[in-house]
Formats: sequence, structure tokens, C-alpha cells
Amino acid sequence: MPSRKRAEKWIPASNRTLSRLLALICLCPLSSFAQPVVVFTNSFDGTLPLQIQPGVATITAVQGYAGLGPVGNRFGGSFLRSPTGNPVTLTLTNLPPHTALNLSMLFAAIDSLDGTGAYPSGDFFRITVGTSSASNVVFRESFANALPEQIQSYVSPPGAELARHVDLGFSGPGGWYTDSAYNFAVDPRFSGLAHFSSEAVLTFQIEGPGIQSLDDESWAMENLSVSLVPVEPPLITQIQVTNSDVRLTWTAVSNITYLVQYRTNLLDASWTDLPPAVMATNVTADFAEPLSQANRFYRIKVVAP
Ligand SMILES: [Ca+2]
Ligand SMILES: [Ca+2]
Ligand SMILES: [Ca+2]
Repeated sequence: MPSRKRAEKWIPASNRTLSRLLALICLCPLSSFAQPVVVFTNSFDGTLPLQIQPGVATITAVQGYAGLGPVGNRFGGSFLRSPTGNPVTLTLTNLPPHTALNLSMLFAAIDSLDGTGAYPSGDFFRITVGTSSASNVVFRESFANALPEQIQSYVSPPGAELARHVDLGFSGPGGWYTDSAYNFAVDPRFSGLAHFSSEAVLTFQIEGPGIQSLDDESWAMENLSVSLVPVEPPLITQIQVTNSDVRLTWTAVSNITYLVQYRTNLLDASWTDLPPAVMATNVTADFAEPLSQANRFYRIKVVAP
């Protein structure tokens, strides 16, 4: 298990004054807000990465979508295009400890998607986030391109809509076959998605009663990126010494596992684990060990989700 963040504290195991303890508490480094860490990014301009299980989706030239999007996040080259009814899965493993996941992508709604309703309507783009054993639907909205009066449930925030009801290629021209494009990176509903596991499984699919053939309606993803919100570094907030033990309390995040370690001397070659690891269930966590005669330095490691 990788170690990520540590809080270190020196605690004498016997006969030190309370004032000395409090002074040491104040010397703790302040917790800082860690920046998201990008763990996957792909622009679908080459071989499909192994983390993507595309089903029948294929790398396809972007046609009239080329150039849509802000600087640094534009449609270009090719994207991953899928018929409706086909799931595309992204599987990420060995992820570092984290508390949330951010998703960024450009979304192409291609040809005569029919919005909410009964067949041929009922075309919902759905995203799930979770693990191989459990997942949550984080997005499910219909998209409508064919007729102005069709009901599109997705209401994009300012800046997210890049094109709507214009012909960007594929089937057509004209008729039902107009196209739309969105930048989900600016939609806050794709940020801060609760996720803790070292494995992330994301699925992308247009499903519903309105599924039709590739030449009638389809969708594509471009510039797919996943970043993780790291665990805030633990901060030791209290040390209690009784006649029998030493109890450490630190700031924590629910569902994150921590491990206390010690050294008797900072010049020692390595830290020694103090099992068992502690899975936090609240905003603080604690751990006690029997009082020994030796002074000890302690630190807290983030070990796993
Ligand atoms: Ca591309
Ligand atoms: Ca079209
Ligand atoms: Ca349809």
C-alpha cells in the first residue's frame, strides 16, 4: 500500500509537562488543500488505451466537430463513437488514496437522437461511477437533435453548449440528422463525485426505449479525463497520556484508512508500524497504544481507501 500523507508528532511517553505537549501540538504543519491528480486522459487519436472497453464503439474521425471547444480542450482528429445501446467502460486500478473523482469530457450528440418519450424517443446518456461490484448513476439525461419540439432533459450550464441543432456530419445532411456538442468539463455535476476505492469503473451509454441504428443516431466522447481529489493530510490534534496508554487523535476522512507509525529516535533507519490500521468513520480518528518507558515520535500514514 502506498503511503501518501503524514502528520508527525513527538510525544514523550512519561513525565513531560502539559505545557510542553501543547507547544508541540502548535508546531504541527498546517493542512493544505491538495490539487486533483490526473489519473487518466485520452484524446482518442491513436490506439485505444487498454483501460477502455469499447464494446462496438470505434475510433472515428470527428468530421464537422473539429475545432469546437475551448483552447486546450477541442474536438480534433478522431473520437470514440458509439451506437446507442452500447456501453463503453473505463476501468482504472491501483489508484492512490482519494475521496472524490472528477470527470471531464467533450460529448457529441450525433444525428437524430430523440429526447424523452416513447420510441423512437427515449435516448438517455447515462454515466455510472463505482467499482466492479457496485456503482452509482451520476448522470442520466436525454438528448434531442431531430426536431425542435422534442424534449431534451439535459439543461447545460453556461459555456457547456458548443453546438446545437447544426449539421456536423455523419448521417444527413439536413432532415433529422442535425448534431450537438457539449463540454462537460464546465458542468459542476461531473466534479466531486464520491469515490474511495483503489479501483474505479465508469460506464457510458445511451440507453432507454429509443435505441436505433448507428446510421440513425449515435454519440461520441472526446478528450476524456479523470482526476482524483487526494485525501487531506492528517493533522494530529490531540495526544492524551494516561497511566496506562498514549492516545493519538487526528483529523480524518470517513472511509479512509490510516496507520500509526513510530520511531524511538529520529535517526533510526525506518518507521515501525503500529497495527491495526484504523478506518475512519468520522472527521477525526484515534489510536491508543500501551505506555512504554521510551520516548516516541509518531506519524500518521494514509494507507488505503
Ligand atoms: Ca481527438
Ligand atoms: Ca449529422
Ligand atoms: Ca432514438
